[in-house]
Amino acid sequence: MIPGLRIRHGRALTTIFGAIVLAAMLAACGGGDDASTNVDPATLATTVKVTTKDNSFSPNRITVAAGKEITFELNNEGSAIHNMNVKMDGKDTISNPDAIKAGQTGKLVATFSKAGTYDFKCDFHPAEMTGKITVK
Ligand SMILES: [Cu+2]
Repeated sequence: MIPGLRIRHGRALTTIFGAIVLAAMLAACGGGDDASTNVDPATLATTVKVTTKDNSFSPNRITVAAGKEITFELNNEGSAIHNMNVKMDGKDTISNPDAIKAGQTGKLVATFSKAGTYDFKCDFHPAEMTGKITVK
């Protein structure tokens, strides 16, 4: 046996063991089927890039923290006009501009005061272009 090999082998085992322990610890923290239930709101981004296409949002499932100003940076990669309209407390909160042309960008700035699920859509394609924002 070459001593050097043995050491390397030992290190590899330690790394693998460490990974298993870490995975077990992460799994122990779980409880729900939805991976996002384990998200610490403090680690969530306050700037979210959203691409609009013909005719969908990418991503169309977004998780943000409550009580923080969130900026959705919209980039229209489609050939049609799109926008983003978030339903908050029964009111429409619409991107600026409210009609984003092909190749253009826009923004939607919003603060979600309460945790929950909020629907969003494109006003030009409300049947196809929808999504959900989970606020933690
Ligand atoms: Cu649209």
